[in-house]
This record gives sequence, structure tokens and C-alpha cells, in this order.
Amino acid sequence: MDRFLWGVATSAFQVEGFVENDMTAWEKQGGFNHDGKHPLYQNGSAHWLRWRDDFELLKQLKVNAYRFSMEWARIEPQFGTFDRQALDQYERMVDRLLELNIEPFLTLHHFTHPAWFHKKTPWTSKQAQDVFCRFTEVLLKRFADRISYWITFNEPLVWALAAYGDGKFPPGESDAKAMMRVLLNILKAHQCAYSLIKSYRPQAKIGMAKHFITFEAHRKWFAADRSLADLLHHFFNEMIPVAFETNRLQFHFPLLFDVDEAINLKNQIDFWGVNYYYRMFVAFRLNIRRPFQFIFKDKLGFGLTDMGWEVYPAGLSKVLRYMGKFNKDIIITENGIATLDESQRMRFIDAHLEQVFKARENGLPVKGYFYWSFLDNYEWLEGKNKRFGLVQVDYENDFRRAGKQSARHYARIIEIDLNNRQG
Ligand code: GCO
Repeated sequence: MDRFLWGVATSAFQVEGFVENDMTAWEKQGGFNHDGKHPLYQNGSAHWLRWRDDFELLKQLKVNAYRFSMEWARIEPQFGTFDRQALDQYERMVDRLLELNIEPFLTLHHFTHPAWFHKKTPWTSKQAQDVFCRFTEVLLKRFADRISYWITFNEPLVWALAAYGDGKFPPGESDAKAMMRVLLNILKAHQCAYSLIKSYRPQAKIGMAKHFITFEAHRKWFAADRSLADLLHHFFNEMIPVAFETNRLQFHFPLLFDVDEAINLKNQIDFWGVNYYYRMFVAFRLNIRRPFQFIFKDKLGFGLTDMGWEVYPAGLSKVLRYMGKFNKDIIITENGIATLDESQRMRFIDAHLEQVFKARENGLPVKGYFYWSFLDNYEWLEGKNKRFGLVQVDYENDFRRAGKQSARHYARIIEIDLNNRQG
């Protein structure tokens, strides 16, 4: 039997620090529109400097897999120029993980780009796929012999919505049709990266990390709320996996866009990465500019998280059951909570893992679970005060680390499960 992948996840930009990319440029430009008093980013969790010690902490967590990404802006700081020293450091990192017997699980694209990207080869253009694939190939030349698990894109729809829907991420546009063109180009880039990775490493397992939300009607008796919840489910959760089945990116979103494009995606994925966090209630409003409203309710008494999200473990089961229909392996690539309350974090972990164990027992092909996140880190649009980590980072004191109670708790669960499965 394959070993179950027990891991923690990060993304390069959120933890590494000491890099300039599209996000830092955007922040300087005032793009994030925050209070202006506190810079949001401030070098993530300084992981770029502290990675060796951090990997010792990974070991203490007992994980056998680590999901992370490599920062494109660091590797290709100028268009077409690749930084050998940055690649050398990533190579030392990957080698160290392998020495520690921790499976490196590499995400190629986790929301960030080099600063030149949006001007030179934006995702609305055809060139974006080419430059993304060239970047992928640079990584393959170095790492194809030692990395088995590759995630092409993290949450492509979330990214497209943020960058081209509500304009919160760079390049800060707000145009639903452009957003869908961007998504199509990203899916094409996935397809190109998929073939490329297979050509370098035929046995590689390649997936995409997809965000899932449980949508429910705010007023169950109100048909408009129910239809809205359905529409959002089809759009947000289903459209992309279905495109991989039907070879078409197809969606009609009333008043916003109507897309129907052929794209060759069938069997161009080996596993689905599930990023799952919450349930959201939706209400329809007679307001042409903002026709829907999103509401979080603490229905189960777990308490809302510091992000304001509801804790809704049953949603994870629903997603796993739903994704089970696609006949691919499923790996939970993110699931976690921002809180300062360690007992709330442990309850969150226990309640979600219960769903994972159930799904596994019911024969769903769930092959791994990654807690988000390994370290406290920079949260998009929010800054440093949303504490998702199992390991605390003291931003005031030289980024010092301290394992939290939940870290020991998670390590114990992993140890017991791995022993049980071996025995
Ligand atoms: C995402 C990303 C992570 C987030 C995490 C918490 O889902 O936006 O993959 O980078 O930090 O999900 O919001």
C-alpha cells in the first residue's frame, strides 16, 4: 500500500521573505489599500534564511511530506535570466528534505509572479503559457530526478478572481470576460506543464490544488438564495474538474459572461488537490452592483476563526465525496485555521481529520492530508496577524520559532496513524 502522505503546507512568498515580486511591487504602489500604517509583507517568516532549522521542526512534526513552492521572481528576476544561486539554494532544500525522508511536494504557481510578468506576458496573453512552461522546464532540469509530486497551480480560479475579478491582486483588473480568458490560459499552461513534467519524469504524480467552498442558502425558504448557492457551487467548485472530464471550459454566469471553449484536459491530471476551509451562506440582493452577499454563521459552536470563517468539518466530507466521482486520487493539500486559541485549533484538526478517516474507510481514494500551515506566515491581503501556523513565529524578535501545542498534537496523530497502518 502507498504510504499515506501526512504533511504541512506553505507557499514561497508567504514564508520566505527577502524577495521582490509582483506582490511587493503592488504593496508599494498602495494596491492593497490597507491602513498604510503597518506594512503588510515584511519578509514573510524569514524562511529563506531559517530553512535549515525549520526543516528540523518539520522532522519533529513527524510529517512524511512537505508542500511548498519556489518563488518564480527569485528564479527568473529578469525576463529570460535565471538565477543559479537561487536554484542552488532550492536544491539544497530539496536534498535536505529527502535526507529527512520527507517527500517534497512542489507547487509551481502559488499566486505570485516576477515583477515584470504582468507588463510583459500577462495571463490574458498567449505568451504567458510559454514563459510559465519555460520556468517549469528550468525546474524540471534541476529537480525532475528527485521530486515525484508536482502541483501546477494553486487555486487558479481564486487567483483569477482576485487579479481580474475584484482586482485585489496585481494586476488589479476587474473584468469578468478577461478573468475567464485568464483562467482558460492558465488551464492551457497546466496542460503544457503536465506534458512537460511527464516527459522528464513519466512516473511523476501531477495535480492542481483547488479551493472548495460549501455554499448554502442564507434563507432556505427563498428560491433566489437557493439558486444562487447552486450557481456558485457549479462555478466555483465544479467548473474546473468538469472541464477535465469534458474537454470544455463551459459556463454561463448570468449578466457576467458566457464561456464555451474546447481545451484538451482529459486525463491531464493524476490527483486533485483539495484546499478546504469553510462553509459560506449566500443571500441574493436586489442590488445590481453587488447582487449577492456572503455570510458566515457559527452554526456548530466552534467559534468563527480569526478570518471570520465558520468551522464546518462536514463540508470536507461533502467535497471528498463529490470529488470521488472524478476517479482520480485526492489529496487534501490545505486545511487549517487562523486562531490564537490552541484548543480551537486542535478541535479544528480533530474534527476535520475525523472526516478524512471516514472517507478513507469508505474507500474514497484520499491519499494525503496537509495542514495549512507549517509556520505562521503572511496572509494575503491581511498581513501577519492571522496565525495559521503549527509553529509560532515571533515577528518582533528576529522571527524566532516556537512549536505550539497543536504541533505536538498533530505529530502524535501522525505517529499513531503511521504505526497503525504499518502494523
Ligand atoms: C489560499 C492559499 C493559501 C492561504 C490559505 C489561507 O487558499 O488562499 O492557498 O495561500 O494562505 O488558504 O487563506
